[in-house]
Amino acid sequence: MSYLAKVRELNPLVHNITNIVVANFSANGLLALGASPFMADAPEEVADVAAMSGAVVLNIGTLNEQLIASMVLAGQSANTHNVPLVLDPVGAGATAYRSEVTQRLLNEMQITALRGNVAEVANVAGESWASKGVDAGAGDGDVIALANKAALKLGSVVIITGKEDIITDGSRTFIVSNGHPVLTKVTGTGCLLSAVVGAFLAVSEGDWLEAAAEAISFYGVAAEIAAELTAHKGPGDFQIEFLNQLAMVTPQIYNAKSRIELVNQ
Ligand code: ATP
Ligand code: TZP
Ligand code: MG
Ligand code: MG
Repeated sequence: MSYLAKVRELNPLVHNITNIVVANFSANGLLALGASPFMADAPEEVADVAAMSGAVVLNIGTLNEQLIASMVLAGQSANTHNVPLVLDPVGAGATAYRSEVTQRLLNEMQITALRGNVAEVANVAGESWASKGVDAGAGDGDVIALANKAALKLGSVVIITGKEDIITDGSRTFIVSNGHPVLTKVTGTGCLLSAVVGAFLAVSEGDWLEAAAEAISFYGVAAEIAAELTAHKGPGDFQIEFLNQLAMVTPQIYNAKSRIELVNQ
């Protein structure tokens, strides 16, 4: 069975501590996919929510100290209860505070997967890459080498997204070429993707790398179809149709359109 079919069958609970920009979009995207979103960030309850969830997704997009304290509690609870844990280090490298908080989180917990743009992952790997706020800037480094370095450093799956997406555990690496440029015109498409990765990890029984690759490719397929259906419109119509397609792309459609390549090391 595909992980997509399993998400729809098992309807995993996905605990999100995320930013104020994308909370609604992320919850709606997870629901459309077939997962069950739970947005909870009070320090009094996050450990309990993480313990009962199928995955925990932490996102530092609009961070503050209370939120970070909640993320530490949720992340450590996820580790204690063997719940897969995703980190989206939004804007790591853009400010010293975001870089420092990202390191603090990584020191306090073992994450299962890191998902970010190339500048964010470069920062985690100890490299530098141009960024513009929460967006990656142009650069010409070796993105696969960067992803591998981060994966080996963290002992996690690392996902770098962009025109092409790299998914690696430091040993095996996939490149996904699904997706559409209009995704860059809707805020939160990276953040929702991190939550979608959480939903796929929740049903993967430890096959983190394969599940993450399928999540990334599935998301790109949904975007391609939505872009085609709204080609004569703008990002607003695309955003709505994209939510529709997260619900409507079946495993059969996914299999026909998925473009995942295994890279030889
Ligand atoms: P950034 O802030 O740099 O945009 P992000 O956190 O929003 O980063 P993205 O890298 O934009 O994350 O990834 C979100 C989704 O958009 C992924 O599915 C990715 O494949 C897709 N994507 C991003 N850029 C392109 C592009 N130029 N062409 C096709 N798909 C893209
Ligand atoms: N500002 C702080 S968080 C955020 C913005 C615009 C959302 C970023 O979302 P994404 O998915 O990285 O585009
Ligand atoms: Mg983007
Ligand atoms: Mg992002």
